[in-house]
Amino acid sequence: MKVLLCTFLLIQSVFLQAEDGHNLWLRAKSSSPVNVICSKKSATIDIARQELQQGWLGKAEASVVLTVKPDKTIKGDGFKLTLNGVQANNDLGILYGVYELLRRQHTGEPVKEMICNPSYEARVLDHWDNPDGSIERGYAGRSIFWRKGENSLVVTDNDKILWKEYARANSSVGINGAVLNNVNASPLMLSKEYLGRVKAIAEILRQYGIKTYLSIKFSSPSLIGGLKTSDPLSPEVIKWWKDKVQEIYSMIPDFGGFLVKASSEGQPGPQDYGRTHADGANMMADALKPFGGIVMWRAFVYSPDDPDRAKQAYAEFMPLDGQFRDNVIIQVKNGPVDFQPREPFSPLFGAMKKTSVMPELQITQEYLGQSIHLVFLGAMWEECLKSDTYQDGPGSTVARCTDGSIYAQKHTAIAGVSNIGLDTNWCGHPFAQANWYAFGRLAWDNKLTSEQIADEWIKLTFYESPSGNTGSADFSADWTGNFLNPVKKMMLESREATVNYMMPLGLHHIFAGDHHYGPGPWYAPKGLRSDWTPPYYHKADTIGIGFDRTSTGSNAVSQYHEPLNSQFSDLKTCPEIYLLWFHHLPWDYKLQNGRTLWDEICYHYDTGVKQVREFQKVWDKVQPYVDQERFALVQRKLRSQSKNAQVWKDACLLYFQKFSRKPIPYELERPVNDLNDLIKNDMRRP
Ligand code: GCW
Repeated sequence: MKVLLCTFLLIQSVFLQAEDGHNLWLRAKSSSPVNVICSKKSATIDIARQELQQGWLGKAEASVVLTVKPDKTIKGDGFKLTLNGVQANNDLGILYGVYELLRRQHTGEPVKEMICNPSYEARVLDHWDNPDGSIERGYAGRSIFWRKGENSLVVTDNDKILWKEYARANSSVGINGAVLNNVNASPLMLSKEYLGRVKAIAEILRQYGIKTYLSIKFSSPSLIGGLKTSDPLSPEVIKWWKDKVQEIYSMIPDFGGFLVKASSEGQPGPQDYGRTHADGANMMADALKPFGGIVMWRAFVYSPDDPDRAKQAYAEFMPLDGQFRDNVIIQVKNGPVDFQPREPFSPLFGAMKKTSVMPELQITQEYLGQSIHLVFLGAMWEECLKSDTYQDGPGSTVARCTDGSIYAQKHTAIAGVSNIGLDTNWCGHPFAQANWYAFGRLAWDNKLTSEQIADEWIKLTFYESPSGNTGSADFSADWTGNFLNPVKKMMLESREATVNYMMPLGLHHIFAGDHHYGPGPWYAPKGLRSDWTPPYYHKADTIGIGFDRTSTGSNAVSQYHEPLNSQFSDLKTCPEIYLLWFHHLPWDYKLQNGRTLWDEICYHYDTGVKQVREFQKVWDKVQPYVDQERFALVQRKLRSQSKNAQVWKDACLLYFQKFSRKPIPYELERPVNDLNDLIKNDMRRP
């Protein structure tokens, strides 16, 4: 009987619709007829109408009324769901309302009267795409916007189809902005030729409510403008930017503004001319102001000579608080170092009280297994957004410090570094799509839980509604119990698993080389900046391990508002997840569970490996519920992830053991790799 059932289930999975993943969470579903009533006509309203006709799962022949009518309780492009339709202040609000309505039908959530307002005004994807089509830290193929070669700027029908699909996916989760090029920006992007293509992209994105933005190179006036300087206070430079901005707006009237990486990692910036970040940002803000544009100015700065990289953004930007124009937003990475698997929140959140600040998250998994490891980042972002900064008393979470709830910000925004490329499934890993989805959902509503987001995403991405099904989606107990729940559990555990096998207990930045994929706690080639080498961060020696950021060390703790400063400083209260971020501790330091630090490190690495092995089981077991194509791809990637987790564990434990000189607890699985081989091979992406 059991054999029969298994055979049946396996056959069933073969017959599940082939799925290459291109349709993301917007897979065509059977729908029932619906009457859409709307007195307004526009490209965006037409899309809303079409989406309803394509995806309606409510009562057949029901009427849905779309009403554009000002309402003070609705903010910006928010909307009101009513029992018979959607009301909004503008067309985009209608479209978002329609997506919400359909999402509720497709995920089995009740459709009820409610107002939905976005947490942030600008919800932006940052693409680190270069003009030649390569993508910095991109792991899912080349750029969808740029390519190299002859005719690279000619806009083809295929380009337009892809940009439209991209826009639709973004809009369906509330993303309303896209920075089209890398923050390590090429000045080319501001040339007439490239702006022509930006205009063509903007025309497609606009219908879906997405504004285009560009990253700019600070020295553009000298590089392409023929000026002798790019000093932000020089009148000719000011004029150059004014003219350039005017030119852009004459082509793209709803252009969003600039994203700027300046005086950072070798990029030119105001400091090259003895000016401050505020001087640079304000000059651009003034040029953009008449057109309603904004400047997203990054706070990702650190210099090679400082003993603690984690302190520098705060040290450099805090003295400038209050000096920025109201259309400048300081873009701050979630953690003080650099998108590590786990960091405490950046102390700049909530601290800059007279300046708009926006979080920058990284959707592309530069430091979290790229497009090979299954890691659901919703959990990580939720942790950051819900962190209490205490800057305006208890409850001053990162979310509330950046969304305008606490400080009067003229503009609010959040950005995510995109993980998409030309791969058929956009993101390389089918589960990496969940991170794009999660970013959009959190940008819209920063109070959502990662649990809810994962639940929605799985239903939208994997559920096959029986054909002819009408009415709201109805998930069987079988599907829920045997697919949804185990897969959701796996997703929700996946980030902690990665922390366990890569960098537990507050360890950070122990990657080999610049690829940021495999382990390299030993990695320190002669002549390389020490802050680009792992020993700078883990500081392992025969006494212990960890970065002392208390008052006896770099005192980075002092950048956190009380009670955090004391809490992080005191070993009795410092959360164990941040232990080695803030403290250098002896190998035999006793943790709360009675284990020594060394043993605990071993246990974490071992647990991480076991967790991924468990994910493999979970996935193999859900085979009957997934189409062959996605099943096989995820299965293959999980195998690589398992092998990689083992390498991480072996590399870190065997290397740190040279300092701890203690045995790996005997009840744990032994390493299977040889440290010398690992060092020689310097693990890169398989
Ligand atoms: O995380 C680091 C990356 C760089 C990136 C930089 C940044 C775009 O390794 O590739 O450059 O951060 O955020 O500017």
